[in-house]
Amino acid sequence: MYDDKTAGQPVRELDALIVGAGFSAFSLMNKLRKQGLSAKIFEKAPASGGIWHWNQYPGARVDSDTPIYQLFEPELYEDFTFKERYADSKDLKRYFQHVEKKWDLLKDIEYNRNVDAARFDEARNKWLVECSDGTKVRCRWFVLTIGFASRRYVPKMKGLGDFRGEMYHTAQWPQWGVNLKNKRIAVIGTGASGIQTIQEAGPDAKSLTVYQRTPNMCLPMNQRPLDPVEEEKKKADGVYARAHRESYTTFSGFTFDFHQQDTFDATPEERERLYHRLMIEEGGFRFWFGNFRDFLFDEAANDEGYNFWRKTVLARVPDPEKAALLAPEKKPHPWGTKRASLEQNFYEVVSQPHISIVDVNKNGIAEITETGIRTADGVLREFDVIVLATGFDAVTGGLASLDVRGTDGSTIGEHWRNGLRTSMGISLNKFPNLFFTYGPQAPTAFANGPTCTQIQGEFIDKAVQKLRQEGITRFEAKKEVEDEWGEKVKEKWYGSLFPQAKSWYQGANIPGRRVEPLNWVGGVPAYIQALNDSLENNFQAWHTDGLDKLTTRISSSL
Ligand code: N01
Repeated sequence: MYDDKTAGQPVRELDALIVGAGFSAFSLMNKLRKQGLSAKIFEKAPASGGIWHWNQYPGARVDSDTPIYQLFEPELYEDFTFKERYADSKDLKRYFQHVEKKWDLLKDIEYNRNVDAARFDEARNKWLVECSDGTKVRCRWFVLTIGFASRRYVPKMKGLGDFRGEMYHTAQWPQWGVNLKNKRIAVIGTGASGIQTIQEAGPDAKSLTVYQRTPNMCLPMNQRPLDPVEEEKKKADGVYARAHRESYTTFSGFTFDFHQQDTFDATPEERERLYHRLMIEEGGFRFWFGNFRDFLFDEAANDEGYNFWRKTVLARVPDPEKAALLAPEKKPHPWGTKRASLEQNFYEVVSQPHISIVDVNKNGIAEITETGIRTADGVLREFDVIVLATGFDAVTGGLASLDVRGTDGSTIGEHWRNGLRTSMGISLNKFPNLFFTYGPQAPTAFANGPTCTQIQGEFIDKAVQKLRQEGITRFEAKKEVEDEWGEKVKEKWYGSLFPQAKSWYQGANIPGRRVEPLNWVGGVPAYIQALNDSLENNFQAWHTDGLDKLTTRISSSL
């Protein structure tokens, strides 16, 4: 392996190989092509969309609204309009097909191509990449755009393989769908995937039992269909373009930002008014990232928000037992320190009598049997379908599982054996000429996806362009920059309330995994600044071959 003389297929030469066909890949491919690079996207699925290809569970839709959940090029939105404010997975598939067509991407995407392993060829300063079907590629630039949720998580449960009914993980839902009507359904997990599945499948189910460990502090989505005429007018009036520009200037890459006042500097009436406007009138994540600026950083401020949120939920759930499980008096963690989901009628659906909630903290899952789920109290509930909405080994899991080895022979997972380290959430020491997007130590989980990935794509494009102009063939993140960036990531994280939740944001959802901050919570503008500073100052964060002037240490201006 990794030898031109190896028997089998010949090694193909490319300038750039991009792995995974989602937003990041599409946006980057368009840019690299404009530079004149020969580039391909290898995708293990039979279609594009990344997470939107796999996430076909009932009710799957995005929690970012139009117009920011798309690529920002006007040529793409001039003749495409989403059907709803928050697009569902089918409409997102339609969108990916539109972009494929518009940019003539299909000729450069190879589906069912699973990148299996890669080694850096020191003599050529190129990556040699091998796919599980034997395809071999040599490329100068190797970009992993596999997203933060490419490795699903199934908890160890006794008897998991014994169930005779149907069992699906939400992230591996059959593309042809599953008929859930009049079925007895169990849903384990109440993250975004669980909430949407319950909301969608609940009304038509014979019965639905929710196995809840932590209540999801859901927010109203305020979903509505989009009027195509109105949207065209918005495009013509520059509303889309303004929203896209704005998303680069806000903490979370949305079109709104924290309210520039502390919670207790407002009167109780003012607080109530702001909460109401953000949550009820405007909806979406505004209550999360448009709230008082101390909301996610100060315990008492957070309590105020929690109490308001709880009041709204209690008003919608008449059954006191269910209400106590869904919106407990004592909050399990500060509001917003775990991912809030957007709901349309979730609280009304779970209030229906054929839907029940089992609190697995008090009454854990003892075993899965041939016919259902037995809890610690000995009760066996029988089901036709069990839905595992149990999430992902998120942010790091996908990258860490690849057999991509750096110059010291370590995989990415091994590179992180003593703690997560990256240079600005985009590259790694000992992995020259390799970039990744929408992964660890970047705004990832706290940013609108397309905003984050386009910012990173722009950086990669500019970096590659500059390196090529200067004839530089090797580009490697400095170890000390990984150290510094890691410290900055920690400083931001531990200055917030986020560490208090047992969340996937810090790997706490995977038993035995080291708990550490996986995301940059310093905001999108500071992240852009960090990348730009390095780019504009001759790649302060990276070593490059041959040019001594490019090896200044990173500035402290982040
Ligand atoms: O996964 P999750 P997800 N016994 O990890 C529970 C994005 N996304 O697929 O909270 C019982 O959030 C676990 O319990 P707890 C989005 O960023 C977006 O829902 O750890 N329960 C939790 O309730 C999202 O945040 C969209 O106590 C167990 C659930 O399983 C991210 O992907 C849609 C358990 C897992 O929730 C992940 O979302 C879908 C056990 N042993 C996904 N183990 C939209 O934009 C785990 N759980 C709409």
